[in-house]
Amino acid sequence: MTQVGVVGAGPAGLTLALLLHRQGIESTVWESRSREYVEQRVRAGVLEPNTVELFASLGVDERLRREGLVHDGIHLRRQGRTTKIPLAELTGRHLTVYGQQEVVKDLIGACLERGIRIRFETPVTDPGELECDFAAGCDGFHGVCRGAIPAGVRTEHEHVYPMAWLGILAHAAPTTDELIYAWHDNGFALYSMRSPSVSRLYLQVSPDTNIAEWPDERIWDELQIRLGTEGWRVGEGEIFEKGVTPMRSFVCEPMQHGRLLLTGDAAHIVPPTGAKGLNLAVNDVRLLAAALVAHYVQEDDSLLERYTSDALRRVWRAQEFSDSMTRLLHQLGEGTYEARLQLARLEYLERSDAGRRQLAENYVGLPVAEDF
Ligand code: RFL
Ligand code: PHB
Repeated sequence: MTQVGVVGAGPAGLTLALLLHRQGIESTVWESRSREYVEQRVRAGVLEPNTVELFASLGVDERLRREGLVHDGIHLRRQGRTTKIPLAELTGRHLTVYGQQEVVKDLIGACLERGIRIRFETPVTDPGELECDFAAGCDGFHGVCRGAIPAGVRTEHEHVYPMAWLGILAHAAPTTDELIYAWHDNGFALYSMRSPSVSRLYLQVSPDTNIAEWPDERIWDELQIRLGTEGWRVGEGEIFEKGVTPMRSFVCEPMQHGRLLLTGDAAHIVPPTGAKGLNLAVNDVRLLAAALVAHYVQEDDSLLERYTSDALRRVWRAQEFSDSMTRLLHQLGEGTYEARLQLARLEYLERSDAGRRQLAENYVGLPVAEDF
């Protein structure tokens, strides 16, 4: 018997367990995969200041402060033109680039050190069978918890995009100081990084892509075509990780049913173009932990009752932003009219301070202090 049964040791489940532990609320985390597997799984990289501040308040930011790369802007590129969106100048806040698997390693280390039980290689088949007061469904998009909300109560909002991202990690020094989001006739490309010697790069590909059709040489050639400019090239090196991710937008409403509460990817998915997924997961658990603390410590259930509507405000803001970034930058297969609109939007961002400010505010994330 435990107070809160947490399903899934991803960023959401682990952060929730740490937030509850800080308030003396006991939890057990069940994870279907091994510790090695979850610590090696390559995914996100961009942390909003809200996320970094929450990790700091939990005392799990020591390595993040040391190894995380602080960024004060991003670049948009099209047809040889590059526009900087000066995030720090426009918002007073900056981003931290730090691999999700590093976040997961730090969180697992802190949980075990603080005596939080994590049962690896123990899949949950029915959250209703866990012996606990509340079950937190933090088991990602392919987990089992969402399905435990009866179909008649649940509404699923979904959009599937006609494309995917092929992502690589390479032992290659980044030849850019900031992330570059590139619009190109051949499709979108993104230049990101993990350290001064490791680059993270993505290419828009078709959703039925077989990775075997993309030998390393073809990947580099295509990255140079989509990202390169005159006299400047993407830094190449040994590719040590390759994967294809479909692009999807998804929201499940409500995010709770009785004693079951969903967080993160279990409840919603955004396409990665806005770099929001992990940050949204952390925002959900911030709200859920506060609601559970109010329940146990103040015997007040009002925050629990409001959990879905409180969480969905930031979820839908991020949905709109992620969708608009995706539609701005990818080849959508909708013909020349759509492509001309994209170029008009990009030109507006090149010329308008107000346009850049709107993008910056969304990319960095609205501060939590404004209760959003
Ligand atoms: P996770 O990380 O999927 O963790 C869920 C955990 O639950 C386990 N599990 C189960 N455990 C027990 N019983 C079961 N029945 C279970 N079923 C599943 C799984 O093994 C797993 O360990 O969900 P969580 O915690 O909600 O975290 C969400 C984030 O992982 C996700 O939103 C981000 O990775 C999305 N994302 C990005 N987010 C950002 O904020 N910034 C980015 O720059 C960014 N880039 C990305 C991304 C996701 C990507 N991919 C591969 C999907 C880039 C990519 C390419
Ligand atoms: C990453 O570094 O993995 C990354 C960066 C920006 C995104 C998505 C992923 O929008």
